[in-house]
Amino acid sequence: MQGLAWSLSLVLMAGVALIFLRVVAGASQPGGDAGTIAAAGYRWRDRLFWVVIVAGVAISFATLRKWPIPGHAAAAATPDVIVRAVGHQWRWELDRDTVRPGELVEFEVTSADVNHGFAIYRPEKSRILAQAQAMPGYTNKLQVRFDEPGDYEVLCLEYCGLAHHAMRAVIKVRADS
Ligand SMILES: [Cu+2]
Repeated sequence: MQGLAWSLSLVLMAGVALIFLRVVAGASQPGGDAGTIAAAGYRWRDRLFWVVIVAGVAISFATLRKWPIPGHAAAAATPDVIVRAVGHQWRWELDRDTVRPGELVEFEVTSADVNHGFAIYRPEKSRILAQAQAMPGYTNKLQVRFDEPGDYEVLCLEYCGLAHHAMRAVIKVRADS
């Protein structure tokens, strides 16, 4: 099977090389009218290329959101609450699951076995609010300020075995906690 794939690849590569050589050989011949028409076509194609590039960059720039991860200065801030989050196959262990809105929560994220992805989702529309890698032998600090009260779901973002999908916890953000 491997041998067949290899031979087929060689034949196809030779085909591409032949087409390439024909195009290169043809390009050096004078084109006449056809050449002029083709050149005009290429000019439009070039303009369209730049329009697409500029529009793409502008649209991306206008629609990209800021990373939900605080910058270095913010990350150095002293947290109001520290929550230790340990990933296990297949559950999350949090030493507390209730915080207040507005306070700076620092998650100390690690794992007891394999790599997991610690991801906190906003209550609405299941959008990710923050995430950090949960790695055995390391502790990653993740600072999050929950502005709105609600139930924030924690899921695993890295496939870690059979019941990966069952790794679910809830962080309750309550004004009266
Ligand atoms: Cu996991």
